[in-house]
Amino acid sequence: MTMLLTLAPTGAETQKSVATGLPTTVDELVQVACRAELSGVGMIHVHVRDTLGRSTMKLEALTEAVEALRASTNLIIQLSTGGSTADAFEDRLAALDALPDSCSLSMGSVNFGKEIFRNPWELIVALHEGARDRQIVPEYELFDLGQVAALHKLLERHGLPYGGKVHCDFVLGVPGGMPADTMTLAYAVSRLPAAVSSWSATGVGLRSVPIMLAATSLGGHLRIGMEDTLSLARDVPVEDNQQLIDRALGVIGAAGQTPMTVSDARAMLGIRP
Ligand code: KMH
Ligand code: ZN
Repeated sequence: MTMLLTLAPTGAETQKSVATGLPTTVDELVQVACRAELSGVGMIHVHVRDTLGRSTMKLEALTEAVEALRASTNLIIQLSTGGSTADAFEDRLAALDALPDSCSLSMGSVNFGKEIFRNPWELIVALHEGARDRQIVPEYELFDLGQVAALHKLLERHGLPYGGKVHCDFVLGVPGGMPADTMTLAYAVSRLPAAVSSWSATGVGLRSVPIMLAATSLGGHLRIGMEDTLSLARDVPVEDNQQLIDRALGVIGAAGQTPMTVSDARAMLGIRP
């Protein structure tokens, strides 16, 4: 079997002063993406930063990043519609106008450390329908078990996304969300709607490898990268995204798996040609 590797290289929260290998400019993002593609990554989950390194949802900046990545790589480009906890709903919705291949779509509100990541139902529906109108394939982000129930409701009431496939990603171990352990992931997988055709998982921080092992054994795919993981072990900081890619390749290789090609990933997710 092959596994889709999604790289989330930047995120919205970490400052470059804390992690110098974090790609925060478009050039850095493209450089990381090109190397990742050669290593077997199939999709890139993109957050964009402004010239001061802060999270931005300005449409011009998002479009520039999507176009630069498209010009230099064949990766599936997934733009974050989550942004940071401070981003306005209308800006998060407008991000769809940057026309990525895929977008993240968080399925409910969750405490996010000391912040609250707000995702009211009306926003979820607007993103679901807005993505479908633009032929963008959402990746439904699940931070908690209640959000699995919300995914059932969304698909029942508002139909399938563009392409007819349903891909979701479990993010386990956010302080405020579901814990990053095997039993929680296995239970959450068992409760997915029947329409879900593929799923990936990511364990935050030091729970990255345990969740990688659990997802591999449960038939899922993986999301890795410095958005979620900044330490390789206690007091061992991640230097760059490539370290996390290489580590994931080692883990899945030990389990007899290989990375999924980009064209297979496009077919699996129902990405527009
Ligand atoms: N930065 C988090 C508050 C997403 O990209 O869609 C939200 C997040 C999810 O990263
Ligand atoms: Zn994100």
